[in-house]
Amino acid sequence: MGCLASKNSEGDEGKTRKKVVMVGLDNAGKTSILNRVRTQHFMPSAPTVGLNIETITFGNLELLIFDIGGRARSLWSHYYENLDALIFVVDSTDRSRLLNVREEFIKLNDELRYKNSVVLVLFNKQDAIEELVDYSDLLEECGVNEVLELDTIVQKCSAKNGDGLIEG
Ligand code: G3D
Repeated sequence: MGCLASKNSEGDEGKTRKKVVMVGLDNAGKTSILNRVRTQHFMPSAPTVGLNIETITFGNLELLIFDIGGRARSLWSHYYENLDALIFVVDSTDRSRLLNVREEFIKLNDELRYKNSVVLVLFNKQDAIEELVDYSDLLEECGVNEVLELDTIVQKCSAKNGDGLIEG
């Protein structure tokens, strides 16, 4: 996969290409986020079997995004060669799996330690979060700030209404 995009490579029209891999547990909303950014619409999505590959352009930046199905966890690291950024999507409404998310962060430390890539953690489905749930509790329960030892940005978002995605 490294042949498809290398760090800071120049595209055909002077665009800077970046390789971005999007991972997360199944049902976190990875495909919905991709669809929302690509089409500006929230659309029904079938579970990702294997891999979706999309190219998204922001100004002079061309992002080649690999959306890897959450059930294919053992495959994730095969796509980390020449990685510029990793997006990890968390389902903010599924607190029962935040401990699983924490375990994935621990694995990411080893897998990305020497890759010199940025990690963006998107806390998705903010539109559906219960009013009594505190965002800071979600951060603490999955340990994003203590466990992840990488260059990390945290952003809350919603694929449904689009909030937070462009910021991320
Ligand atoms: P995945 O690609 O990470 O597996 P999907 O996840 O994009 O397939 O989304 C899984 C489910 O979550 C879908 O619901 C989708 O509509 C829903 N979803 C994704 N993002 C959001 C969001 O921001 N807000 C809300 N409320 N729901 C979201 P279904 O019912 O089709 O399984």
